[in-house]
Amino acid sequence: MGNPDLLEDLDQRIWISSKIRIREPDLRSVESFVNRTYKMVHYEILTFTVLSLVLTFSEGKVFGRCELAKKLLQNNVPKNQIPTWLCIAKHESGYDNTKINWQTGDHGVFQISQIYWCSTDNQPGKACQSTCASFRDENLNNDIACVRKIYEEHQRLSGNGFNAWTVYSQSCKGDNSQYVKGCF
Ligand SMILES: [Ca+2]
Repeated sequence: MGNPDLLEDLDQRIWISSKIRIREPDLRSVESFVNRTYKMVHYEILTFTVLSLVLTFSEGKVFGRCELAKKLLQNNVPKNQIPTWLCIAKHESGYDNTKINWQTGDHGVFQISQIYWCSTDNQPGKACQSTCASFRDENLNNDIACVRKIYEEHQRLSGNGFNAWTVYSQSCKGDNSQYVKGCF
């Protein structure tokens, strides 16, 4: 008979060493698991980066003529004004929401000026309480709200709100009905 304490200690050592032996091969699978996870994370980061780039560059949209006409109508623009708005948008941007004129600081489909109407930083500001960047996205609701404000202001000042856009007197004073042909 040995010392029960010593026997217990020996038992414990055997138990611990058996655990270590069992775990040794596991280390390799842990390592391979870590490697696989590392590769997966890398793959996910790469996928995320590619998707972000695709989304960033796919924000650009050239509106269809009738698509734009319908957006104007949905935003309560008087129907008889819509042909002229389309003519202005066509000449200002070609209906492209990403259009920016770096020289004059005009933004979006309606080329809204940053001088009076929108802020160039991240805080919405100036007369339309908007960022200029928000006039270059695909949602035209705030663009249309702003052009209506510009129109009203110029209507008050000059008797014709469309005068705010130089292309109006150059190209859009006549019959613009062809712009909404087949739209409504
Ligand atoms: Ca917008």
